Amino acid sequence: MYKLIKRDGNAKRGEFHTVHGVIQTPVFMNVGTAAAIKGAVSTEDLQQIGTQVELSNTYHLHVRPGDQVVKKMGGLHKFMVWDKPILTDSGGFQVFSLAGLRKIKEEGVYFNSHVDGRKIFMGPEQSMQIQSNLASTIAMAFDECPSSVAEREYVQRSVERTTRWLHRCKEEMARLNSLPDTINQHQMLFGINQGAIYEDIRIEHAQQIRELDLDGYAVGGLAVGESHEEMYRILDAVVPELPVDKPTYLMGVGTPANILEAVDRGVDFFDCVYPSRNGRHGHVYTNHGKLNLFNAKYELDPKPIEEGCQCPACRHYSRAYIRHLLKAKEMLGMRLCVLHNLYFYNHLMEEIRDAIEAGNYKAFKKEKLSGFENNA
Ligand code: PRF
Ligand code: ZN
Repeated sequence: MYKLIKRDGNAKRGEFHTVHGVIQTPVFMNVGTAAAIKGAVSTEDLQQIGTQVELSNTYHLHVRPGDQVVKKMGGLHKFMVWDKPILTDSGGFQVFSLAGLRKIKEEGVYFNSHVDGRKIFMGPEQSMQIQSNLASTIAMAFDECPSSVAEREYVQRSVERTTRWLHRCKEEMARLNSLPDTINQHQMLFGINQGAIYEDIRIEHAQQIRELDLDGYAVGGLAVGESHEEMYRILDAVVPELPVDKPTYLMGVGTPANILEAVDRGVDFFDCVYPSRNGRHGHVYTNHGKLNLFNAKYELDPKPIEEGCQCPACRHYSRAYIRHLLKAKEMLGMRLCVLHNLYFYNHLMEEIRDAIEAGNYKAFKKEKLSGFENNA
């Protein structure tokens, strides 16, 4: 259940109530694709850095270790020792970006596993069954994410199929939630809006899926190669078509600037691999832009990554020391950078929530964006 607490322009400050606790929105979900946050980050670390929601992937966990293994271990929460909300992505997007040779049919997608090459079929029912076995808090609908350069006719047909798949997802989820051996019988389902860069297709699709009265709605198919301006144009068109009394989730986005802009357009949920991926490469976020800790100018720098940051890296260690760890390829170097970056994103969301509550989101956004531009 979503409760809208405050509106500031189009920005929303809300609370999403789940069986695994309340999510304060806007929120950034920490990506742990295969039930593991890359960079040797534990779920205990996530508690420390203020993570509210962990995100895992249906496709990855189905391939390895197998959703039956996770179910036998009591579900994803028990398996990874995380009692707060978990969102699972449906597998659709990962199949399109990872798997080898694939064939899309009305019934679903045929593809080869990226781990051992074996043939796998996944359709809406399979995706719901796997997510039910994983027992996540929120399951995502099985969708197709057409390429940002796909032709209009292809996108139109693809979106129509994604709508038919959504009806099948809803029906299958209701069936699974009513079974006695289902671990989380209150599993929620979010629908996903598609339509590439075609505003009219996006709007028509949004109007169709909002009729299904789902627990939340995602905007998919963005941040897949189009420009930031194009992404903002699509958000301007489509977010107003989604229910204001439900959470809106912008999938796979993005930079701190993208998040600030999307919140201003009414988005509640985000997820992105940037903080962990960049951290593993020694790229760290600050309020004055991104730093590359491999840079020679940090060799003798006694300052923390960011002055005043309360993350486990900045509370104790200098830029010089973390740079040394990175150069020596010590795992601790990566780990500290990832912890800082995840903390930075979670903390940014906290500041965003405070600014909306205070009713000065526009001014806050402007100040943050100008800070990010002058690289430290
Ligand atoms: N669909 C799904 N997951 C996703 C996306 C999508 O379109 C994206 C696009 N940015 C990221 N993750 N199911
Ligand atoms: Zn820090």
